[in-house]
Amino acid sequence: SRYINVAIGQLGPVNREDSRPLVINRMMKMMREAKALAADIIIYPELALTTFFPRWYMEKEEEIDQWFEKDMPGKETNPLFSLAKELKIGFYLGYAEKEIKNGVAHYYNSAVLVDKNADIIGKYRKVHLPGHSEHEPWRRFQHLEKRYFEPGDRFPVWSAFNGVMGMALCNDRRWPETYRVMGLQGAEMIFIGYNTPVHNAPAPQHDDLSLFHNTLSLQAGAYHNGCWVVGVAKAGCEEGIEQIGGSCIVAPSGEVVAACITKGDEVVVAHCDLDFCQIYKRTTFNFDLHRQPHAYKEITQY
Ligand code: ING
Repeated sequence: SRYINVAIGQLGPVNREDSRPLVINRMMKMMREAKALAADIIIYPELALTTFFPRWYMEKEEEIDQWFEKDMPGKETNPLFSLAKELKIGFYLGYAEKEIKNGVAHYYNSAVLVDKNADIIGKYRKVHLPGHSEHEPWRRFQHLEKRYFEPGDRFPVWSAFNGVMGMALCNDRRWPETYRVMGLQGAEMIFIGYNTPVHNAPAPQHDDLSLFHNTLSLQAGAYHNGCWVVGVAKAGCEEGIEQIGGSCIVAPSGEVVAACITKGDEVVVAHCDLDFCQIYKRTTFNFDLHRQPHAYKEITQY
């Protein structure tokens, strides 16, 4: 057995006016709680440090820029990294990343995986950006991820926490390719933070299924790739917009082994055996034995 104690670090609403230090303090309180429950790692949501700002149409550069982290860790996130080092606990953190490359600013919806020494093991940039890029006033609220972020172009995995770990973000969890690309690299546990409004403007008839589609996506990804999947929400009514909770930890069997029961800040821990992946990866989902890539060419064609 290779056990890893995983803590869900579900966040309730973060309001537009909430400062980074205010949110970081909530996260530090949860980190202490997770450590008290013997967690090896705590998983925070997508864009955890701020309100889900893509819900608004913004044009001014400085109005958009305020939502992004220029450094990771930076002045305001350092206390979280220091506490992690002190407590010897790792974490996954979703945040808005600004990178200056050759004098040009680039903006990503990112996540970092941090080990028990508070060293950054890896960074992931969201590949599947949902929503739209121009103002669409017909919507109750905007979903402008295609406006504010550039997409990532890969799904890396990393050897860490005595296993093979992967990362994804929110809408990525709805696409089977996300899990399969990491599954083909041997992923044994995939962390996915999300901000998901109950109301989906293009298809309001799906609103009542928003929690079902969340769990279905996480369970399918886990089972189809014989790996653990951890989904963590920023939940609750944020700036008047209801976002789903549904944070949970799914085993390679597809079974939900732990779940939050509130839509606020909530820590839930599961004792996960990474070796449990093997009974699926060696049998039903033995990729080398059973997959037929020559028959799948449509998947990678544009
Ligand atoms: N949010 C939503 C998500 O994929 C969405 C967007 C909701 C798309 C419902 C389709 C249906 O969970 C983010 N941030 O990706």
